[in-house]
Amino acid sequence: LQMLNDLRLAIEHHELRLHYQPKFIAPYGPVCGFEALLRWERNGTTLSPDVFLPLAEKTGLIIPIGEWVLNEACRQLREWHLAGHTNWTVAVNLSTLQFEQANLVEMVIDTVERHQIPPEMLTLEVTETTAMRNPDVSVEILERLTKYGVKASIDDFGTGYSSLLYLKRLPASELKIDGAFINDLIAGSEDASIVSAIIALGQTLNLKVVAEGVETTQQQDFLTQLGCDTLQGYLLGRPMTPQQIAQHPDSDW
Ligand code: G
Ligand code: G
Ligand code: MN
Ligand code: NA
Repeated sequence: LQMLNDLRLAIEHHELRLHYQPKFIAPYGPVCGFEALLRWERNGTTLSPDVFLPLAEKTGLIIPIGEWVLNEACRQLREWHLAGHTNWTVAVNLSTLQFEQANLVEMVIDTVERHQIPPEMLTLEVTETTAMRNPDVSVEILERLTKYGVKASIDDFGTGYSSLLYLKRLPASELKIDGAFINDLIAGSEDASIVSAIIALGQTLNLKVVAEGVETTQQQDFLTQLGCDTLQGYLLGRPMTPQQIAQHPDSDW
């Protein structure tokens, strides 16, 4: 498979990039941080992770790629902090294989120490499905990470099968409502009831609730009314390069 051969070389050929999508404190900002989203610049085309991450996950290449992502995101965060954006955070997505790799906790701590960033400014996003595969193990891994100070976010929430008993025990600080529930969100819809239930659940468990995939001002207003803490989506900001972020006209966003 040509793609696999190319992917093996993508790191040393410097073809991987991180784009960053801003997250905003509801309702109208400011920016509180960014989610790092991986891109592969392959022969002049930019590939999205949906195209190559399944292969990376199947072959184990996600392990070195994931280490590159974490290192690069922490390096970038350090740069932003030195530039004066000391309240910005960065969130990194972890795949199932990465989350279950034996030395994840040590690797994360090493990376944070190497870049001298405050651990609480790094969030690790783990999908609900990944977190619930082996809940006892997930609780233990997240306990070690959060004891060190790193934050955890339960991503794509609502698409997996959460045990509420384990959700209660998971030392996460954030729930991200899956974008699928936000797409057709209008007052009175079934999705509105679901979203409102997720927000109530998050509040009960003392978790910040993030809505992703916010594309309209109606969604923004409605999510704010429902008590959502943080908003992310094309309406407010697309994934962008660090250069685009540095050139953003609104200095404190
Ligand atoms: O931007 P978007 O098309 O970039 O991302 C598609 C999917 O890939 C999302 O589910 C997102 O969580 C995932 N993703 C993006 N970047 C990374 C990454 O660095 N690591 C992992 N494991 N998943 C990522
Ligand atoms: O699974 P995860 O939440 O990590 O992935 C985020 C994915 O959602 C990325 O592919 C990102 O590019 C995409 N995304 C971010 N904002 C929006 C949005 O407003 N609408 C849609 N359709 N996708 C979005
Ligand atoms: Mn995510
Ligand atoms: Na998500």
